[in-house]
Amino acid sequence: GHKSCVLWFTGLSGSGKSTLANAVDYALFHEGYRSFVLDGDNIRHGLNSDLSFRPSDRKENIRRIGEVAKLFVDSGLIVSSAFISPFREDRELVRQMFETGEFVEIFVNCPIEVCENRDPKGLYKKARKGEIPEFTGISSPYEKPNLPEIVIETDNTSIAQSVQIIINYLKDKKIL
Ligand code: GGZ
Repeated sequence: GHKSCVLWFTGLSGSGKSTLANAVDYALFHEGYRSFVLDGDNIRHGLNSDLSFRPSDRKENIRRIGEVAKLFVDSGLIVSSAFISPFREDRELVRQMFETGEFVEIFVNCPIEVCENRDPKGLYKKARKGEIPEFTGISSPYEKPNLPEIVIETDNTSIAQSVQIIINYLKDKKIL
């Protein structure tokens, strides 16, 4: 058995949140743990398809994701949540929904220049041209975590190394 928890990945678009969340999920599955990924693909397109990217909607997006994560954690899973979650206050509200130690904030720290260079979906290019209003890091703020449990510098850490850092943390905290 293992303890359940939420791995709350936060960072800019293109920082590597979804990639890492999925890689950790895969590693956990291989070690026999039960886990689940919440990301834009299954939340922004479904449950939260009524929400935009204005600050009040981002707040509601994160609140609902927190509630869903809580349900999964209460069902015994390790949840990997991958959303920008740009506002510190909104992340702290989610943290408060969980028991001490159940909320593991992972700051996926990557310079915006690197994210902008990666630009896998061409969104930064569009945002620079003014075609996407309120784009995080360009025309909408990103508030870095003050005291995240884990920081991953994705511009100089491989996916395998990043996964190892997270798994080691979970073992160290006796979650695994
Ligand atoms: C930021 C946006 C925006 C704006 C669309 N700002 O790289 P992606 O495409 O796949 O990830 C981004 C995703 C962000 O959704 P989140 O639910 O994670 O955001 S938040 O936590 O702030 O609610 C990006 C795309 O949606 N996207 N418009 N204006 N990212």
